[in-house]
Amino acid sequence: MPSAFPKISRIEFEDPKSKNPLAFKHYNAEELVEGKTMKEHLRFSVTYWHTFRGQLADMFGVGTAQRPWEDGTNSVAMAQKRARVAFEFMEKLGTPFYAFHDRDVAPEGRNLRESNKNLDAVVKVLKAEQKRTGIKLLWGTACLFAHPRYMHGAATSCNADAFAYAAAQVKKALEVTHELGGEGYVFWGGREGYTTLLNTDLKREMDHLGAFLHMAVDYKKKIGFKGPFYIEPKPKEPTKHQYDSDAAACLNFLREYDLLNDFKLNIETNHATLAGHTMQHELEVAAAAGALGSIDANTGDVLLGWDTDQFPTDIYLTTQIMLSILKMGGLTTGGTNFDAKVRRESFEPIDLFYAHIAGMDTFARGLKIAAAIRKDGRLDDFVKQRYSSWNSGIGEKIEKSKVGFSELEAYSIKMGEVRTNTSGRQEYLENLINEFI
Ligand code: XLS
Ligand code: NI
Ligand code: NI
Repeated sequence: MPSAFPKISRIEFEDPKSKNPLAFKHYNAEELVEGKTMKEHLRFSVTYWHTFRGQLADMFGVGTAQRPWEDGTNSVAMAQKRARVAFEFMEKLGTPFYAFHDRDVAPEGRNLRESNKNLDAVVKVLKAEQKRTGIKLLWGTACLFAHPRYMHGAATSCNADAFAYAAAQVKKALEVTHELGGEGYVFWGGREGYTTLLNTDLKREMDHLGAFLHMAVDYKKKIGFKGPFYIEPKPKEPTKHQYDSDAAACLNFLREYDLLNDFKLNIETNHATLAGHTMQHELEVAAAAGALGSIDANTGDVLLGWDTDQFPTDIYLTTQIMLSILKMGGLTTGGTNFDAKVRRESFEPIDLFYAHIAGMDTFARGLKIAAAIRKDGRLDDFVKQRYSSWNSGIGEKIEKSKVGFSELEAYSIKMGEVRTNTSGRQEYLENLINEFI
């Protein structure tokens, strides 16, 4: 097969002073940070749907993307060719992982059997390409939101037949993910929510979602798939309200339906923004529950109220993300998956390289900066000191459950007034972070 990117060779690390736009200035795969290589820390993943299926259309205009390797058909042969193009791209970029939905990689057939057959035909190519390049599948997932059959949702549809079809689709997607040695599997419930409560039995829909996920866990065990399941929170879009709204809502849902042992979270920056949270908030909530599994690395635009899925190029953002990830001990099976698309105006194939290089370099900088902040220690020390009243005396007694309200009343009467409050020093800390950026 002729090269799809004939003018582009492997993207190499040069250095921050390099003027070569097709080189990394900060991402140096083998460089050690806190005892691990950047490659091991960041575990970059390319998303198949944006990078190889995105047409760069929006609600007001058709696609603008120039993709010379496309023949204009949605055939299996085209899907196989596209898979090879994807691997050429990832090989040149040096990303160790990719992620896909079943229907991104292979066309939907006239019925389930044919769809599965199409998928198998493309999986063969993916498997061979994985073997050839050493690039791995970070996670697989099923597209349960694009086809009209899922207009009311999939696991939460009012129509039991749609639930059944979704289950069959996830069954196959799990098998395929397992066959490709996928490190995990994602559930993003694009239409698992509602557009109006007037027609919605919320309790019944949530119960169905819980049952669906239990069936998935059972099936995962049956086929021996060992990778983690991830839920990807998002509050809305396309629905008015998605049940997996944010990290806290997901954790509560998983706890309520006794699924917490089998799921972690895949946190996406733009989804956090839509939920009215920062990415760091979502990461901290997930990590506090021991459930931070993976991240979808992108960014939104605060002036546009939807999931714009832009490439993350804000060093302040990636620094915050890497501070949280390093604090929890790093990613294990998860990765930094670029769930991001180039802008409609960035329509040339080379823009796919520029965008990923930008995202990778920005994360590499965030990693290096976060490690430097940790090494410096002033931020950590400040937080530790701030809570020092809990290390002894009454604080220690409260934490160890040795006192109750009556003892605390007696203590307070004796104390008179709370006198030891210290400054939060927000501005000092913000400036401290800036020292490293
Ligand atoms: C959409 C989601 C989706 C998931 C995978 O907003 O981010 O792309 O990551 O289904
Ligand atoms: Ni995502
Ligand atoms: Ni998204």
